[in-house]
Amino acid sequence: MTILSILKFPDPRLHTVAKPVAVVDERVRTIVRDMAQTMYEANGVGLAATQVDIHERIVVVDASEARTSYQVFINPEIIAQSMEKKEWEEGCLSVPEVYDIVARPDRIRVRALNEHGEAFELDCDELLAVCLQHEIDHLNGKVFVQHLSSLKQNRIKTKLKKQQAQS
Ligand code: GNR
Ligand code: NI
Repeated sequence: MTILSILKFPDPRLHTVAKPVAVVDERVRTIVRDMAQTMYEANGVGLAATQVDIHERIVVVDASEARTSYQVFINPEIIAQSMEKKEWEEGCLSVPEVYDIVARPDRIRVRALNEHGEAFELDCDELLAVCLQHEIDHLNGKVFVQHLSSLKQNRIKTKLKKQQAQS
């Protein structure tokens, strides 16, 4: 297993649109395992392949308290969403030390493939719904700060460039 390195905003590679996975094979399962290990090591709730510079539609999420089992979403699609939105304070492993409120649909239904290539559908709410929408944004090249005002985005860019110059 390998801990992968996580791209940091404003890295332009975070804006790459990921390609669908054609076959779920050992190559993909290795990526999934490495992503899960990377997510746990970084204490993240989820991780999208885009964040580790792999531009394929793969997401891992563990929204549990115990953090003992993760869910795999390959080629995830939101097939239904509630009209009601909910505000949640989001953070991102690619945007360290930045937290801000984003409004998103409260509940979603997601269709995806698991690590065996089997299709499933899942109704999501609370943290799982927020996190999956955040991860699917990553696959589409979108970072959560892009939901904020351009003033805030510019402040965040300046702050992260300073952080990165120091490290
Ligand atoms: O660890 C994470 N926490 C989190 C909190 C609120 C909303 C979304 C997230 S996802 C984030 C991990 C991450 O950056 N995934 O892309
Ligand atoms: Ni993120």
